Parts: sequence; C-alpha cells; structure tokens
Amino acid sequence: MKMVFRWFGEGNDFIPLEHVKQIPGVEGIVWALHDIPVGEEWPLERIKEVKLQAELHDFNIDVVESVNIHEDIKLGLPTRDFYIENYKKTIERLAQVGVKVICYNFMPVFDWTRTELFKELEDGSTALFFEKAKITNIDPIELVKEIAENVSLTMPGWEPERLKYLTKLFDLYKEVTEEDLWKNLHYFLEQIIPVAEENNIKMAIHPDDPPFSVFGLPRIIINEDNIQRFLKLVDRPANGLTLCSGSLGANPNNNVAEMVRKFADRIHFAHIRNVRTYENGDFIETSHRSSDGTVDILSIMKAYHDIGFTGYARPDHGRHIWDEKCRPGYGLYDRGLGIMYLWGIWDSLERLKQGEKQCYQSMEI
Ligand code: CS2
Ligand code: MN
Repeated sequence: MKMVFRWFGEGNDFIPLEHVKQIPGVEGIVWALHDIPVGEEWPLERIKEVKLQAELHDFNIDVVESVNIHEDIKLGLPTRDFYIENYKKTIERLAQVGVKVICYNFMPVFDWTRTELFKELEDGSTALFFEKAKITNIDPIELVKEIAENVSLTMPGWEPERLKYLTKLFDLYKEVTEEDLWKNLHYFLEQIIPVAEENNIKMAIHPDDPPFSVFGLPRIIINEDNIQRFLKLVDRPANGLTLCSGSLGANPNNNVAEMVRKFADRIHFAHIRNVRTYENGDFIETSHRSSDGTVDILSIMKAYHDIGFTGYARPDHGRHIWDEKCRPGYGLYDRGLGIMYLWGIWDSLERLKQGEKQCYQSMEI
C-alpha cells in the first residue's frame, strides 16, 4: 500500500507540504490544477511546476485527483468530442511527468453533495453532514448559495463559474436517463482507455457521493453490481477504480470489504474513510476508527491486506478538530490521525503474517 495525501496546491490549501511530510509513511501528494476550467487542456508547464514543488519535499505526484469530465461528455452532446480530445492531450502530458493514476468521477452537475459543512459531533469537532430531508426539500440553487457562504476556497466540482449555469444544466439533464449516462460513459471510456494504456496510466473512477440520486439527477457508480457493469464496459486493467469506502458506505447495503476482494486487481486507488449512517438516511463523516462509524474500516483494511494491495491509498476526508482552520473535510490533523490508524492496522497485519511464516518455518524444522 502506497500512502498518499491530497493537497490542493500552493495558495489553494492551508496546509504546507512541510507539515504533510511529518505524517509517517506518506510518499506522494494527490493533486490537480484546480484553477483550469473543466474541459480545458492542462498546460505542460503548469504540470511541471507541481512536480518541482512536490520534489522539493521528496513527494511523488503519481496520482491526480481529479481530471474532471466536462458536462457535455456526461450529457452526450455533439461537442463532447472536442472535450474528449482535450482530455487525451492532458493524459499524454501527465504521462510525460510520470503520473500513474488519474482519478475522476462521472457524477452529473455536482461532485460530493452535503447539506452542512461544519455539523457538530458529540465531542465538539465538526464534520461534513448529509441530511436527507433537507436535500429532498431544498432548491439546489439555495443549497449552493448556503455552501458557498461557508467556505473561502473554491471546492472542486462546486466551481462558481459552472454553478452559474445550474438551471440550464438541470434542464439539460431532464432528458438524460441512467441508461443514457451509461452510454455516455461507455463512449468516453472507449476513446480514453486506449490512450491511457499507451501512456501507461491507469484510469480510476470515483464512486458517486452519496451513492444514490440527489435532486433527481441520474447516478450510476453506486453499488457492487453497477461497478461490475462498469468494469465490463471496457474490460481492461487501465479501466479501474478509486474505491471510496466513505462514498459507498453512505449506503449501508454496500459491503466495501467484499468489493475490495471482488475487484482487487482493478483497484488502483483506495479512499479510506468512515461515515456514520442513520436510519432516516442521514449520514455524517466520523474519525477513521471502525467503532466511530458504520463502515467497517478494520475489515476493509484486512481485505486490502489479504489481496496484497500495492496500489495508492489516502485517508480521504477527516473531521475538523483542535480548532483547525481548513478546507471542509480536508484538515491536516484528522487526516493525519486517520493515516496513523490505517498504518496501525496494516502494520499489525504485516507482523501477524510474518509471525505466522516464522511459526510455520520453525514447525518444518
Ligand atoms: C471525495 C471526492 O467525496 C469524496 O469521497 O473523495 O470529492 C473526490 O475527490 C472526487 O469525486 C473524485 O473525482
Ligand atoms: Mn473519496
């Protein structure tokens, strides 16, 4: 398992790379050019700049999250070919600096959706919260306004320029069924996967967060059956997954540990985090500890260990603790704690395995 840490770039993140370096066992940063509008090519000079910054701290830049997909591709509009060509050029340029994995998602309009960014937990920490009743009743434009008032930095997938066209986007999506979205995803993959292969890059789709429809928009990367269908669309290793335990775990019927075992060789990137789900459909992000939430992080780690996972992993989101001023979901402290919890489990499993081996060896003697 290669541990990495999401960093939003110089001037766009509160966390200095020196501090990330102090978390044990982090090999690389997970990055993106967040200021480049979705659909445009990423300039090589800008990509190289990030590489230089990372190298100053001895971090790799193997994983990009995300090269986002233009809505015209998801909508299947005739203009999609132009954006797909741009995407190919970006893949080629990322390969030039040694990028290995590109995380992306295929969620219409929004990236992750929550109703509150700083919901207080019992201990006074705060975390991202999803309230089902609120989502059902609120106008998405109102929600976007509310969210924007509470955050100082632009959040990927919630860029104000794009959200200005929200009403238009919702109109366009009225005609798009889940099957249409599958078709549009298939079309994209058939063009992109060969280019990824030629460039030695693995594409890794992120599941929908939450893994069900919000505001009546279609969502398809939501459970084991659909992920299986996705992998068969283009049945090649370069067409793989970012398996996000927190996103999938927001539906208690999803068994993420089982998915780790089932999709083992197609998981290129693991997002590991916990959520606590409630019977009314609400959920809140908690610490990584298994007993804090309803996602069984211990079993998930055991599954990754059993399959001999050698891909990239990151703690994904964390709570906001110790009065940290940070980007919602992306504080240093709780993600640092999360990493130590993940290493604790991983190292114990490693030691047990070695212990067993030694034990068997001595039995043979
Ligand atoms: C995050 C996503 O919600 C999550 O779990 O990891 O915001 C993720 O960064 C993007 O959807 C990936 O494209
Ligand atoms: Mn995730």
